[in-house]
Amino acid sequence: MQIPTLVGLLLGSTAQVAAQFSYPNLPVDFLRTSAPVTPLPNGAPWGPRNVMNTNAYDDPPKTGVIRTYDFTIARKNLAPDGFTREFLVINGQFPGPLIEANWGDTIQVTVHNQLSNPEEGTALHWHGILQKTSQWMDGVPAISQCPIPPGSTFTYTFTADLYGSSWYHSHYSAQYAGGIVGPMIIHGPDDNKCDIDLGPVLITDHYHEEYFKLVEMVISKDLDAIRHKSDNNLINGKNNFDCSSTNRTNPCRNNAGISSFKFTPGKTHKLRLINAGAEALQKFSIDGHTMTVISNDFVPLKPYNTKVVTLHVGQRTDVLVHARKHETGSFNMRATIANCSLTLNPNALATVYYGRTRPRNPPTTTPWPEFLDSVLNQCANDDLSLTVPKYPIRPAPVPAFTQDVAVNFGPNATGFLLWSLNGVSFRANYNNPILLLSNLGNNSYPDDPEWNVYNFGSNSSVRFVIVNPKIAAHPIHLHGHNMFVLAAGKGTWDGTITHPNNPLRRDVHILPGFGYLVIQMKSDNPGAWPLHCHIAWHVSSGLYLTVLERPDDIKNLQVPAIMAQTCRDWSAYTGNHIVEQIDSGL
Ligand SMILES: *[C@@H]1O[C@H](CO)[C@@H](O)[C@H](O)[C@H]1NC(C)=O
Ligand SMILES: *[C@@H]1O[C@H](CO)[C@@H](O)[C@H](O)[C@H]1NC(C)=O
Ligand SMILES: *[C@@H]1O[C@H](CO)[C@@H](O)[C@H](O)[C@H]1NC(C)=O
Ligand SMILES: *[C@@H]1O[C@H](CO)[C@@H](O)[C@H](O)[C@H]1NC(C)=O
Ligand SMILES: *[C@@H]1O[C@H](CO)[C@@H](O)[C@H](O)[C@H]1NC(C)=O
Ligand SMILES: [Cu+2]
Repeated sequence: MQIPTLVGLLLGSTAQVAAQFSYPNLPVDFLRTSAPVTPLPNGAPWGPRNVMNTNAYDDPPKTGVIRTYDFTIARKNLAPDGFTREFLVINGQFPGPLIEANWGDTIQVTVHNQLSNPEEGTALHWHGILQKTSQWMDGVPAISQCPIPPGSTFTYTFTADLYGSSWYHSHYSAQYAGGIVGPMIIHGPDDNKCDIDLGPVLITDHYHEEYFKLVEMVISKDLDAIRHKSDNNLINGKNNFDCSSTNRTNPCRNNAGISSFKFTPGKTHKLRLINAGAEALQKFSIDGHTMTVISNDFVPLKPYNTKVVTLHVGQRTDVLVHARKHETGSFNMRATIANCSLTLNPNALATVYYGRTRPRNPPTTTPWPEFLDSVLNQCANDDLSLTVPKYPIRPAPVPAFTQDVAVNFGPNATGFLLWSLNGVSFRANYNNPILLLSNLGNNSYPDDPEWNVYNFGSNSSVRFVIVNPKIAAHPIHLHGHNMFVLAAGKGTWDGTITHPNNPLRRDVHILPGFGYLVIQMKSDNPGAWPLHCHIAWHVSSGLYLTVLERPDDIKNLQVPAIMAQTCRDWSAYTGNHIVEQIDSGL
């Protein structure tokens, strides 16, 4: 137990603290290469705030502590499952370094774009962060900034304004499917009893093609190319692969190895499950163990027990697992790609072990029947009646405005099979970020309908009724907010709201196939906020719109000069380099 560090208590001062790492026992190589270790205060630099007495959206603490990180993005060959391919990596590693902070700290990440052969722009998004005092730091090219040109550096600075488990990723084309992803943990109040925090469990579907080739397949007239399958599935960047199952000539090594997690008998362990993949809906389970769900995304929940957790792309779930009392064996941890996603090898395994050292042989345990059933049959999140936020908030019963949104898929005028929202397949213009145009007073682009911007003016709340006439389920993500999830299901919405006085809040929720999703936001964050499907291939082919929230207030935001400078730099770069934007750009 550490004493809350003084730096955390020096409110008002700006203590500079090196990035740090409080999971020394994590049996995961990628975290060992993280930043130097200085202890995070186990106490509460967020003061008397706790889960139940604080509306986190209105009143984040200010600790005065800055957590600094330095990221260099470049290309590198890696073989996480034994099969070698080119990655886009941060500081030479995949997954990227762990970002860790306390609630109310300032996170500062300096990004060096060293992408070459070919060169590409980039930009990093901090998933789930509200950015209420730094809307321009959301990291979405064409929306909140111009891309960081090759050879350039850009520093992101933002408040750790919510707490829990999340991740960060490139939002430039489908670059994150090429490897630019990493976990982000913000320590905050938690009234659950937990003995051991085992840190992030990053789950990623994995492709043996380089990401740009995949985008070329996705932006196509050929449905078979669009429905390209992932080759494998990884837990914390690891899994085995049978090299004889591919005819590709890349170097390939069998038995690359899997992740492992040490359980201490009788203790309660926290696992922070994060789906940081490109396409796959994931199912998570541990043989012989029941889990207690304690939060979804950045929202603490009333605890409930389950044997299987469903995570679509972008979603996070924190679970507590009570270790068995007199156990010395080992058990399979499973992340399996659900039947509604596209893959050749759905099963990622890791080992949970109780002995002093990890066992030489893999566990022989069998999955829960509920897990196998869920893999085959449930392409939706848990029922909304189960997922109830601890801190209750009642959304406006009658929203100021309701926007209907119809998802669709079909050929454009030249036969490319694209996704669309209300008939528009989104396409970004990297040179004209919507937020920065709005800050200059320009909210209309009559020549560019494919920018798909919805200006909601000063409406105090907006409800979205999203309907899906196709079989595919979509993880719908809204930036800048935790959306109220009022209803989700198959067929047509009958107007019923689950827990109208305290509906689920989170930042990604599954829109089921042949179904609907009804979400609502409170307009408490003037900005330009992406609302999109988090499947990398779907946003690449247009399943995207921008929520323009309170433009009259955007005009008054004090946007730092570096944002305009980055656009001048991007403009200069594109003046003498061709940018190959074959997809929507995001
Ligand atoms: C290699 O595998 C791909 C896909 O599995 C298949 O389409 C192709 O025909 C195979 N090529 C050879 C030479 O076997
Ligand atoms: C899902 O599972 C069912 C039942 O096993 C099977 O018939 C169906 O083809 C599967 N669907 C996909 C997309 O794999
Ligand atoms: C159809 O989509 C493709 C891919 O985005 C694009 O290159 C093409 O210009 C589009 N066609 C029309 C007529 O907009
Ligand atoms: C606003 O920006 C768009 C895109 O650059 C441009 O086409 C339009 O003319 C601008 N409107 C005004 C009033 O400047
Ligand atoms: C609310 O949003 C709608 C749709 O964009 C817009 O037409 C209306 O003017 C907005 N109302 C206010 C008060 O801004
Ligand atoms: Cu989608």
